[in-house]
Amino acid sequence: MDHLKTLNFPPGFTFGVATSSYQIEGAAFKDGRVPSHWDTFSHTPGKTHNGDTGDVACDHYHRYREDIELMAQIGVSSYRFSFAWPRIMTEANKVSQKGLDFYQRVLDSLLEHNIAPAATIYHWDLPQWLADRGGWVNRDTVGYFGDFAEVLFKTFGDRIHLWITHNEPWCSSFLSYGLGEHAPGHHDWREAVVAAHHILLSHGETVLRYRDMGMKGDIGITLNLTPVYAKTDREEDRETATRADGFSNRWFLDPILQGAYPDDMLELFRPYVKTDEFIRDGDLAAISRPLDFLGVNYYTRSVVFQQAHTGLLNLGQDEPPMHKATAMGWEVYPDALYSLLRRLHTQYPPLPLYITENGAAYPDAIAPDGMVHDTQRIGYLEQHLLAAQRFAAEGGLLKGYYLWSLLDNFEWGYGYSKRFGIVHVDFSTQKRLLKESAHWYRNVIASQPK
Ligand code: IFM
Repeated sequence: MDHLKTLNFPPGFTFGVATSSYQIEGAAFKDGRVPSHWDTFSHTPGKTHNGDTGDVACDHYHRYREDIELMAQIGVSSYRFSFAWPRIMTEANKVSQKGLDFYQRVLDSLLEHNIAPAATIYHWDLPQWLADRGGWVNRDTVGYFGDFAEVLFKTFGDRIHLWITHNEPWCSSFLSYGLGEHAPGHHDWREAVVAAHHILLSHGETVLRYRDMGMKGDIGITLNLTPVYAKTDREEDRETATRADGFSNRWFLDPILQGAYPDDMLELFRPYVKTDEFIRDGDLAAISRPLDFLGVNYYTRSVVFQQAHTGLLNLGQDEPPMHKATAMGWEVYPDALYSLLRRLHTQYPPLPLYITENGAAYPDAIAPDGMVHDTQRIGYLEQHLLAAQRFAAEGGLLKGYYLWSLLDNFEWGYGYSKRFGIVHVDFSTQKRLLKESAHWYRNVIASQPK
């Protein structure tokens, strides 16, 4: 295979796969798990495609051994998963032993297979008992999150050495409280900005607790970063691109890595909320506590132009041509991954990077020969790995790559209609089948220098 020759990462580079609790576990009512706001949201008519919910998902709660066997077959050296908060903290200060036991079993199995766990503390399944108190809009949630993280550090800290406080705060704040597409489904920019701040604050609080507890491992945060390109060179389009970049990227990067919110965005949000209503002394110092790494989730870029009277940003967005788009309608544009990594390397204080998610949805089906020939996904992955490799070869500090996702799973508002897995899941039988991309990934990993 020709392409394998060109994919050549430094020894010790992590090749992993990623998932998250609500998207795969199922067993939503098992062993004392309490509802999360995603259970509430997905059970509300009209919120997800086809009314799909995570009640059963991939039934990973019962099939985790089989799934870890599959990871071992593929040869990954690490598995990124998330802890379900409502499985572990069933009310304030109440820890569920059964919830902890499930993750101990998962860790036992991973370590037996020599797969290093990489844990995300929060991948969006906020307990409903916290949502009922205002969720991330309520500053008290910061402390509850810290308590939850501390339980995880105490229980699993000797076996997990890579911790991600939050996955994609943009989604858990702006997409959830502002654009209404994710739980809790609100349309309120004041709430969205305040929620984002509290999420970032809870990240800082958790880093502090990790350091204070003397944990031996690395801790960081994962951001979904979407490079923004102006459609034309006209000044108004360039300004629109700067605004969109502030909204999608700088609002999160700047406070975490530089200890300040960007002024242009504070200005943009001012009609909805004033800074002194939600930022207190010391908050930005807390949010910018030194990290061990930054996680980058990259899928696509966006191409924008000015369009008056269109929402918060006055922006129109170019649709990519069909042949360049994934099933999500996202443009396949690997060059932007390379430029994004370069930008992080040059514009922000140097920090080791991980690509914590990258992958693509395509309408996969099982062919008459019993295989899933997902050649488009292989093309996508190969091009993005090449972009990552280029960055690393030029001296960029890139430590690993986690492919999203191991399994076809519950794709939030899209339900089960979008397949991101390199393992096909038949949701009526729960049968797993390695797609051609999984075999390809196995070969890529096996061909790397040891
Ligand atoms: O499925 C999601 C994941 O939960 C977060 N990042 C993007 C993925 C694909 O949309």
